[in-house]
Amino acid sequence: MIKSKLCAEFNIKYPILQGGMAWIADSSLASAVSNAGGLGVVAAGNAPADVIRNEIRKTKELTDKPFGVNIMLMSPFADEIAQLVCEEKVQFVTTGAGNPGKYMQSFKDVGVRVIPVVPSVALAKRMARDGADFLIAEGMEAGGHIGKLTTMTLVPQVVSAVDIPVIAAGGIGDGRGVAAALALGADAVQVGTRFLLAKECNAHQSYKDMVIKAKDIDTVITGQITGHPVRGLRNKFTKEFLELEKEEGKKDNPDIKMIESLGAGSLRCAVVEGDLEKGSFMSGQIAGMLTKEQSCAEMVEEFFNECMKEVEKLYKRFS
Ligand code: TUI
Repeated sequence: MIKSKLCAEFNIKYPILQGGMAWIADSSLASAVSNAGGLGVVAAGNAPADVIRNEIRKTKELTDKPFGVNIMLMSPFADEIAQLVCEEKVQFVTTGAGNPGKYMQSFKDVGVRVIPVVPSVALAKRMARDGADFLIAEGMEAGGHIGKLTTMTLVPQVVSAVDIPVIAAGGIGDGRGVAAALALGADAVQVGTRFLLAKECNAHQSYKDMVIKAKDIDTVITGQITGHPVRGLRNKFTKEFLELEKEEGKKDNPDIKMIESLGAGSLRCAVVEGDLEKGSFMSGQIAGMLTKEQSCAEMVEEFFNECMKEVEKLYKRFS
């Protein structure tokens, strides 16, 4: 048994939160992670409220354990998703790709716990001051939309800067990663890419195979020029994206809107169609270490058994 504020707050067995992966994190994955003793998350991504209401209701049928909803703040539907989570009284929200400040009070009013992703100390301090319950300090090893700092540098700086518990994310794929995160002062971990390989994850088999085949250096960052960089597995889509980005970057007036539009629909194309050429296979750098599909229960137990063994090994080196 591991002591954690996240476990105490939500009455769960393991201090592990599932990443809010747009298009990927549905009721099947979220309920499986929650049933395994962690905290599952339904990702709203760019979907409208009626789609997510359906996923929330399905998740409630599949688990009696707590689960949350991830709000992608750049979504045109962010306002209605924020309202929806209040109506449905989900236990918590995680937020990404922006500042959830304007929703904070409405979440607090109905008892929805707020767990924003922060890519910097400045936003961490602001969110803590505005009433966040936990923070997710996510390093740029993560997949999808990323900040500038690594997990190794961001987590301890955020932990030192705020009085609320911090969940480490980005690059955590096994028990050694969990042990390292705890050593950096994290209360819990968030895991994305490894849960993509869960048997209960409905992502296209080609997506899972891409992650399994990936080596350590197989992710690239596209969209730096737009201010919304995204990490994903290298393929035809990222190659063409990077070439165009380079060409536009040479111009005095780069067409940022055009570059941004390149990503539209590409994540769905990867997750639903499994289109190896046109799809955007968002993934963290830890993909290089991942070799197989497993159930969420197997993954979660393995994470903490391995972590305990690592900590014991480490402890022995000092005695
Ligand atoms: O949000 C994520 N990961 C995501 S969102 C996503 S969908 C998407 N698709 C195409 C382009 C962009 C997004 C795929 N993956 N992770 C959490 C995260 N949040 N990473 C970085 C941030 C972040 C960045 C800036 C959080 C706050 C922030 O604040 C800026 C501000 O407003 O102060």
